[in-house]
Amino acid sequence: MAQFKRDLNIICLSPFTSGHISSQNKVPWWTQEGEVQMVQSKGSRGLRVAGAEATVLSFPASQIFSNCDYFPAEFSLVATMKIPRLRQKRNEYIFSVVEEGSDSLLLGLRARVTLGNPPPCSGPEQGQLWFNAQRKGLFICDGLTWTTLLHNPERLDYVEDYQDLYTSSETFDVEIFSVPSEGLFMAAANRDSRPGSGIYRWRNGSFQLYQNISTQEARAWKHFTIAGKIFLVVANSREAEPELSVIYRWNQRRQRFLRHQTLETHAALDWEAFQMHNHSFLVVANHRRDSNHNILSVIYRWNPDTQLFEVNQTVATSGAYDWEFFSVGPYHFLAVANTFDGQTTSISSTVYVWLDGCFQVFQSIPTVGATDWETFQIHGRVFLAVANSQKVSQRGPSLYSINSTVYELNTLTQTFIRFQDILTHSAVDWEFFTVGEEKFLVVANSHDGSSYSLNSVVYRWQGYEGFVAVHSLPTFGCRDWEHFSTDQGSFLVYSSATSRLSKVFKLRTY
Ligand SMILES: [Ca+2]
Ligand SMILES: [Ca+2]
Ligand SMILES: [Ca+2]
Repeated sequence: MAQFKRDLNIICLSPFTSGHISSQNKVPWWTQEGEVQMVQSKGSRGLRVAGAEATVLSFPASQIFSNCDYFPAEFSLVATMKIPRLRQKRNEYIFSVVEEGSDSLLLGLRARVTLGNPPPCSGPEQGQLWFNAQRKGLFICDGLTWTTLLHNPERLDYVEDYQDLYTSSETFDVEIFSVPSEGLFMAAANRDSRPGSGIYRWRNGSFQLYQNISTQEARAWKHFTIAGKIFLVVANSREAEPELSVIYRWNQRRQRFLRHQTLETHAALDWEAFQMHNHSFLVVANHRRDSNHNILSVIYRWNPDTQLFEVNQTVATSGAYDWEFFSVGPYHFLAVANTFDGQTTSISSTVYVWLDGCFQVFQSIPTVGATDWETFQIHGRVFLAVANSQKVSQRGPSLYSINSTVYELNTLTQTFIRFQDILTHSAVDWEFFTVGEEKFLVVANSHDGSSYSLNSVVYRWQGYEGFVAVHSLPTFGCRDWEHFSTDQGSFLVYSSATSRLSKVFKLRTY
């Protein structure tokens, strides 16, 4: 536009013209007294253009670009249009620049309006705008598809029963992952060794059994990739000699997971996989050896020469139940959930930070039978939520209805500080997920001292108020929650440690 002189007319806020601009329907707003009123609506002030006739607000460019001789190459005008009724299937100019005098169009911003149905978008439509009046979204055609410029983000409406997944035995953990070119998979950690644990594949909108892998009281699966190769590691918890957990690798030719490496573990309950400084690591949560809970958990590092994991560091843990890896800027952290030291569940769980080539204690946090750490970030704030499962009492029965706690990293004091306590019932898992721009936590409530039939609760982030309960989901022996998305939408799945029924829920949005 830079070559144009300033003697142009800018026409904006012209929602009632239909592509044709003429001198008759231009209303210079500063001259049309009575036609334009200053109005206030719900706290915002604006100009109301009166009259049912096609109306245009127009003014010479020289009035706003008063300090430049030429029409600027880049400029922005901020305007809010409020139209009481929007006619469907219109093709409207909402902004145009015309040559003063001749009225010939130099620049026009025009949007098609439909109630949901996308207009054609191919070569000829490239650069055209489309306003979807139903979803209140503004799209631009890139020559192939409509891409979003502005849209009303999806919001969670309700959670709906979607699939009953009957597993071969009780399921302690599910792990969702995708195999490129093959699609979405779910590994279930099942109690029985025959037929073992189920690997499911998402086909035609539901999970279907794909492969059985013999496991020994499997408690957790973790998937990871190294140099494009896909791996699964299982935590086998059965105390038989030798106690081995197994790493499997996806074989593209046989379309199956095949055994890759075995590692000695002790009542293993969890594996975490992570990458740091171009190295791949695994860490196992060794829960117990015989009756001793105060044992070593082990961090392994991948050796690219041997294509095997090797011991890198050992860490003293007390009834370790879960590991969680996370990074904050250049710093890498590992958090362990310590459940029990042989005496009590009121012990410390530890956050480690990677310094000088090994993990060192960053902070010890008091927990009560900790079973899970979940980390997440909201608007740059770093949170860590612990699931507290039970308070063992010297006298009387254990307490299951206790607080679980969300901590926030205070970057000034460099410590995690209690942010919010949430009452849970033998919590064994937290899962963080987002829908559109909304952020949620769902807890696995497993037991209240008498029943395994409990509501697990979805909490929504409410900013200043923290997390607020918004949905209750009936669960039975809930052990693990996972969130996943497919072409069909977004879902939650939970596994049951007390029944053979796991369930998939669909997240309905509006
Ligand atoms: Ca899981
Ligand atoms: Ca974990
Ligand atoms: Ca979790």
